[in-house]
Amino acid sequence: MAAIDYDMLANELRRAEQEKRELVRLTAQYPEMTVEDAYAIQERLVDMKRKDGYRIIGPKMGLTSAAKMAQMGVNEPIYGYVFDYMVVPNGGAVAMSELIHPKVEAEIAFILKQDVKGPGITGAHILAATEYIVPALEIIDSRYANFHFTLPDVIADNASSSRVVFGSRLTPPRSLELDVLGASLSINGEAKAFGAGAAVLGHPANAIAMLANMLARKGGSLKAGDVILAGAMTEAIRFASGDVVFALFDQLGTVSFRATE
Ligand code: 0L1
Ligand code: MG
Repeated sequence: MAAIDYDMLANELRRAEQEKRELVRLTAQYPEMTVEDAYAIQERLVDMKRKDGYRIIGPKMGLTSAAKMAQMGVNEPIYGYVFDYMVVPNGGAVAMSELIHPKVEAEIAFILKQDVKGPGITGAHILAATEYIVPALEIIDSRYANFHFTLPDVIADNASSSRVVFGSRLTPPRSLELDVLGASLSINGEAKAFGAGAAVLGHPANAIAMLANMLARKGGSLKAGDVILAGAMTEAIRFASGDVVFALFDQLGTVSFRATE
């Protein structure tokens, strides 16, 4: 069985993103690849992006809803990292020519005012450490053909991170009930998906707590100033050039972008 060359696979994923090129899932060639191997590849990919001069905005959680895990045929949440080059201004343009086969999902993000280090972190700890909640549209763009991957593949591919649009309004968490907070996602004025915060591990703060505890296993932590996507409240929807994508979040405001060629 071939040894897994983490650097080589990370570089393949990096080039696939840069060249907008679909890959066959890594586990087709390395069926023995574990989740630990996959995070080792992701770490190298993240290091390469940093050496390329990009800055991390924050970590993100993915596959946090039962529906998403079922849709993707996997059974545990994952994390990845959002970089500065991925951020699109609210109301701005997402260029399809830069992406492979993007989908969009409605999420909320937490902006921390304190560092948080696991283990033992709960949703209550996260809410106490959060300065603001901000609505978001995450654009995921798996580097694998037809979004066909297993859990290690998608972890290695930085959890399909690609673009994100944050809303313009920042809301302190104390006035919010994030589990019953709803969001709707529409394309060209046609409703496409609905969801609530409870779809994210029962409460979005639980997802951020799980992230803190997962990072702690490797000595990592959440940092004050991190902007952290909690996971999708809605299913992920394909969009095409010319589409206007719009999300309305209870109490948090709106987020939108235009897809251009
Ligand atoms: O943000 C996420 O939920 C990551 C999803 C990874 C799976 C996918 O590409 O759909
Ligand atoms: Mg997501």
